[in-house]
Amino acid sequence: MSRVTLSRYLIEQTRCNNTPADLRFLIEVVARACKEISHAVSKGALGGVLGSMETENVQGEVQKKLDVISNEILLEANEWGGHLAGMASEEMDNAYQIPGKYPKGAYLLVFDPLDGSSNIDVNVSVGTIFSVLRCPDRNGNDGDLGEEAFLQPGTEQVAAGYAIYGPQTMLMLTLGDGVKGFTLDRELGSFVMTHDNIRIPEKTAEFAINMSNQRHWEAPVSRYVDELLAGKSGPLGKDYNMRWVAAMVADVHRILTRGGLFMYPRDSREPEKPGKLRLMYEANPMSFIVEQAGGAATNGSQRILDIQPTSLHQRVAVFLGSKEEVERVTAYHQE
Ligand code: AFP
Repeated sequence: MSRVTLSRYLIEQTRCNNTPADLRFLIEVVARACKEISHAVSKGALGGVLGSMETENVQGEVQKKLDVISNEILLEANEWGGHLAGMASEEMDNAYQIPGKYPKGAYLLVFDPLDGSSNIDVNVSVGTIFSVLRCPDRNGNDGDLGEEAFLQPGTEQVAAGYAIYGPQTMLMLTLGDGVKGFTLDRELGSFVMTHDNIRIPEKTAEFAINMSNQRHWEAPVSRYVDELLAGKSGPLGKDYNMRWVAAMVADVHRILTRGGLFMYPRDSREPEKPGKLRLMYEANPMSFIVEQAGGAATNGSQRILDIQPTSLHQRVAVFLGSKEEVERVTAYHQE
């Protein structure tokens, strides 16, 4: 049987599902950049890419060398093709302007170039997360693209995906019609479809949360996790297992593969921040993917994809994965 590469899948989507050709091109360019990042990540100490920079990003986090390298790879790959009106990234304070010498396109690309970068130096999975939005009509305004163009709820995403750089490099993609998984065939240099129609089981007995923050949690999360830990003899009547990779891509990838619940709740450490994870380039693309695979995603009180963003680097609490458990923990917040 012939193999379905990412290129073939996208061409067939254009033919059968009217996926616009410039969106297809955009995804191909992002995928090519992810291959390059995968290559840089895999070199590790041999490539001199481990360790930190002297700089901090807009969130006040120390940047790893690979954060900066990955950001540059994505910017360079995407700025010249004429498919984008602008880009935004975890690693940049403001929207990135497409240089004047290149044509501008209809889409906006938002990304976390290297999610989980605290894992880089210990050789554990990391990844790239991306979200694609349409650029709103700018009424002939050719000036700099402002942050407001990006501030669209997650329901407006036309595509989202992530690449995971683990034992295999994989690209998971949704164009709003289910989720497909592609594995990088390093000999061919192509992403090949290996996972068609990914579905997250509705029920699960596995959860992911950073337990070291327990003393800072709000009451509904404490109650819920106490019940999970109580196992068979508790109110939920079954034993649960826990996993925490500290890279959202890896935790979400496990959930797409075998189900589970991922939680990063808001807590009392920084009460003015509604959580640690970022809405535009972590929670929104992952929620789109998870919903397209039959799961659910909320911030405890509402569907993440319905949140109207107010700033590019906005944070949000996240509960996502198998529907039954997302609904349970969300209900505890509403009681
Ligand atoms: P970094 O990209 O700064 O390493 O952060 C990763 C992340 O945003 C997300 O991918 C993880 O799920 C979460 O933070 C891990 O947080 P803890 O450091 O609290 O484990």
